[in-house]
Amino acid sequence: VKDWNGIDQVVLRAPRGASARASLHGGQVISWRNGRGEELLFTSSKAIFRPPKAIRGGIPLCFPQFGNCGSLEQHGFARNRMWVVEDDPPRLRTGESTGCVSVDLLLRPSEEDLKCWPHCFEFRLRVSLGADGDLSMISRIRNVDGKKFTFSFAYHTYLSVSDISEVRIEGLETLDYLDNLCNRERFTEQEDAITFESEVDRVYLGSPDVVAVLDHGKKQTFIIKKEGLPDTVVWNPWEKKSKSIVDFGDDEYKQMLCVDGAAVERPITLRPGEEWTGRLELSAVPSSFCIKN
Ligand code: TA6
Repeated sequence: VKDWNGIDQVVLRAPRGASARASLHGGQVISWRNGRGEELLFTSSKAIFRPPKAIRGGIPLCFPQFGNCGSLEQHGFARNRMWVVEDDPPRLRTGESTGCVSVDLLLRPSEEDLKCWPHCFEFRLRVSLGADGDLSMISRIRNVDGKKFTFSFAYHTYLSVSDISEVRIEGLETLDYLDNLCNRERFTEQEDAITFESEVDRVYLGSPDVVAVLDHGKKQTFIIKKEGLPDTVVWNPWEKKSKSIVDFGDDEYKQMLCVDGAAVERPITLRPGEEWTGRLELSAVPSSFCIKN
């Protein structure tokens, strides 16, 4: 389908008539709805739709650099580029066996990109929606250059939540984390679950392949499964920081939480011909629990 700027937007609809769906704008998932048509990802009401610039929300891809710990623009250039829908004409792959519908996209560096990051790569992204509404993303990054290169990566995932004060993350307890609010100093998580009372901007290191985000208000839990992504970024800007971000609505920090499958602490090095794979699977399941006070 063509979107607001005549840009190809791909809409995945769950097979066999279920009403789950996911929408992509280039390589960015910008919407993921469950079987009841409820939106599960956050998108700012002040999002700036100026393709190919990434919009504030959904799941922008941070590559070849996470954050601003390098010479490139914040989070690298991949999220601000036009991706090619590999199936031409675009056709959606319905895997009968797995009951999922998927689309493949491809990004190669432009001449501009090569000026600031002189490494030839092929980044193939497959986004799939399962019959059960689960969303999965597989990134395959291949070094097609003559020399090795190193990159960091994150699926910058903006989850929609009822109210940040009703949300708890389980699975990151006892881990070390780098705290972006304290010059990336290293700390150890002391709590038995992460709850939110102020700005949080951390990279949890060596996190498990499954992290749960429990939303008491929605009686729902996000299950985040990941492979090849040893770190988990947790970010909520809170009120003051979100007011300083032009494409963030004033009180919207209450309705969002970034929990990103990432490879940050130990960037990935690929020799010529080598390929890295990073997998993310998101599901949203009903759950009833109380927030431990
Ligand atoms: O989530 C970690 C982080 O690096 C935060 O420090 C904050 O900058 C956030 O990403 C958003 O970055 P963006 O470039 O999307 O505004």
